[in-house]
Amino acid sequence: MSAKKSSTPAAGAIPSSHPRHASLMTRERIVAGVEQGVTSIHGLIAQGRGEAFDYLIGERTQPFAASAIDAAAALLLRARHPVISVNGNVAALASREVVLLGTLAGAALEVNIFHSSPKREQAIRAALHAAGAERVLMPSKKSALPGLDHNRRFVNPAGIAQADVVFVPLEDGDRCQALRAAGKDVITVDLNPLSRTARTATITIVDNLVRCLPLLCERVIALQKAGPAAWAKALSLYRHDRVLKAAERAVRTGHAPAGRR
Ligand code: PTJ
Repeated sequence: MSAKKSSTPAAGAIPSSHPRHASLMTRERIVAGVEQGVTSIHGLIAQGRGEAFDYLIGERTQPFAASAIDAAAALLLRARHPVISVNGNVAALASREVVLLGTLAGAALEVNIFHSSPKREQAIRAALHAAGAERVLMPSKKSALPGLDHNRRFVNPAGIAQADVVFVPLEDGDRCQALRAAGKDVITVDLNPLSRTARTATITIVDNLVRCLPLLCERVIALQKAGPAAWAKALSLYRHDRVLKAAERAVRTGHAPAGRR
């Protein structure tokens, strides 16, 4: 961690009465992530882009996200070898939640970043351990996904390389395509329903990562209890094209139905 004085205002600097309190607090987490060497400076831009889309969907979890959350929980539970891929933004925003999801769904955690930095990979690993992870897989130069030229091609031979289902929040389109081409199912979280990742994934949750992860954990617990017939039902009810169309309509018109905060 840098010895520099933090520019992140204390949480109290943003009063809870502020109408956009939750969004501003999320922004502070990304800023802190950059200061701690977990998040890339580019992560600030990605966050800003996400905020713009979130504003348009009312900063609430909409029905189109709820059906995707259900299907995602089912796919994770049905998987033989699920893996959660963690980048610098995800580690800053939701380390505790991805560790919990990994435990609930029996999924491995693997560090995988776009902007190459061995130091940041180690910082993300440390953040996940601090959040309670027992084991964190690291990318290896010995195992690469075919069809990619950038840093995200390097994967762990016992992790993403073997996975049948990969949960990749805030992903870039290239790797999503490469994972699909390798025969893997991909679950993503992306506030932009028009992105290549959103379109290419098997299941896309168009929602803010910080809102949908606790809901996804809740659904994993409920569907675990309900059993395989309920997983099959949740998956059969998911319509990828319809979910993306409904999300795009909300974004373009700015008329999102009142969702869940
Ligand atoms: O740590 P690294 O090097 O792997 O870099 C991570 C980022 C996120 C910087 C990198 O993958 C990147 O540049 O991503 P993109 O291409 O900007 O895509 C990020 C997508 O996530 C965009 O479509 C955003 O709208 C969306 N997004 C940003 N913040 C959130 C989000 N979606 C859900 N929840 C968010 N909080």
